[in-house]
Amino acid sequence: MLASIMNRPSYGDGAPIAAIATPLAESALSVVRAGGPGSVALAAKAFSRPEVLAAAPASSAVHGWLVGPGGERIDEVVAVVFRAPRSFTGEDTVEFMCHGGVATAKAALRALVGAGFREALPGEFSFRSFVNGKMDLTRAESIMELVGAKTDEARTRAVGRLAGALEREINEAKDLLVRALTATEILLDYSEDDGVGEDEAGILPDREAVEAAAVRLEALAAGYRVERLYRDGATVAVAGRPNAGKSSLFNRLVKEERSIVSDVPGTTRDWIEAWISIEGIPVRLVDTAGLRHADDPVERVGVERSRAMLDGADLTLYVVDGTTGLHPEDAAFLARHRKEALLPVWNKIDAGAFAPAEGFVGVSAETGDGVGELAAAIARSIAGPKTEAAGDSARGAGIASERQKGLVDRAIAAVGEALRRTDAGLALDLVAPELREAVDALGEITGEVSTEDILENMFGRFCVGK
Ligand SMILES: Nc1nc2c(ncn2[C@@H]2O[C@H](COP(=O)(O)OP(=O)(O)OP(=O)(O)O)[C@@H](O)[C@H]2O)c(=O)[nH]1
Ligand SMILES: [Mg+2]
Repeated sequence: MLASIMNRPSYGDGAPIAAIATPLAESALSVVRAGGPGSVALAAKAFSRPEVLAAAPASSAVHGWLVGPGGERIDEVVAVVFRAPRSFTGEDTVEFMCHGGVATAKAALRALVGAGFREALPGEFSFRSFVNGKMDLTRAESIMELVGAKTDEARTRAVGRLAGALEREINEAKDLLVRALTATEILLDYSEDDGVGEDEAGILPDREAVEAAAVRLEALAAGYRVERLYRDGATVAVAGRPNAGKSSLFNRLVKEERSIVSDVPGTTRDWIEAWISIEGIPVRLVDTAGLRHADDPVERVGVERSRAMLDGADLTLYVVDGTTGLHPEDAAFLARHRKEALLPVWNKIDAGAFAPAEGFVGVSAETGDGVGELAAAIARSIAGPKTEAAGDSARGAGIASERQKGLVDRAIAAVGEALRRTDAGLALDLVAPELREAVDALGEITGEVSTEDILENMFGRFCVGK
């Protein structure tokens, strides 16, 4: 292969590898990981008590110093030793608990490279864990999800997948299809032997199993939008005319005086954003400049930027000043904006001049009245109503990556085609390949069926050291 000719490290080369597993920043501890066949003996070369480390039993800790090639002390550490197959990767591994800090972690890694480890590629430890049968691909993907989880709800869903809930769901759907495929192939063999011919056309053995699998796969595909929402979050913009109380509402939702509030219309010029959690959904909340025709050139740029922001937002909270009531410009905006991405808010209900108009959520950014209801309305708008299927995915049995979604769609298309061909009275030897295609697509989700480039592409997006 070209990769090995050029001597470029590759995921499959099985070399001893090392990486810094914690962020390069000031911290109490840094973890530097070293793994691969023979890695305990190799790591001992960079350790002050080489014999003790080399002989350390499985799952034990050894205290000592990491040392450079001339024996110079680099850091006082605790080395945790794992022996194959009882480690994350299934290979021998040593994890060095170093003192935190950028220079220390880098020096520790240099010492290990000096002893013969090569620097790990992104996700290479997880890759080995998969290759060594420690986990399937849905679990591997959940690890990066966990690393990136922005809210507790997102974390809970990822943990469910890490515990194998999605793997089980996929395997159950696949088993249903395998059952039907096996019955179909037996029938095909039988008809070849006995020359039964086309008698079985239009009758799919175990059709109920195929239909049950289709229902489960459809539910997985339908739940993906919500899974993606918990993973990536949604952009919610606060918009309205100057002085409506947008920045006050923004601060109320962020629970911090982040945006400047004043009674001067046109206070907010450039948009300001903050991440918040609304019922566990990560929300990027954006405060924008009051929408009006502005003569001031700086304010005008702010208004233009706000409008562009609103076009891209998943939801716009359009704030109307309840002390002055609905202005013709408010009505014009509400009539024009995408309905499904609009949540009208009637602010300053504490001042009580006008009652909220029909279809508005009444709030007071000043006192906090109605803000709980507003949060619930935001969650409903972006996630849709809570359903029973949503309960399944909340347990971590939902699909959570583009890769998984693409493969579920492929399986759905193949199952649909198998049923259509059966209904059209086509012979079973034209139906079986479609079932096979669906089974393969599902096998690819868990990694039962995989190719090297798919794997490198996937694990290449992981953190180094993971
Ligand atoms: N009584 C009352 N006053 C409010 C409320 N919310 C905001 N205000 C007041 O309304 C004025 C404008 O508030 P801001 O939050 O700066 O309004 P804005 O929509 O961000 O204004 P621009 O940034 O200029 O577009 C301030 O004097 C706030 O104190 C509310 O719920 N009740
Ligand atoms: Mg403002």
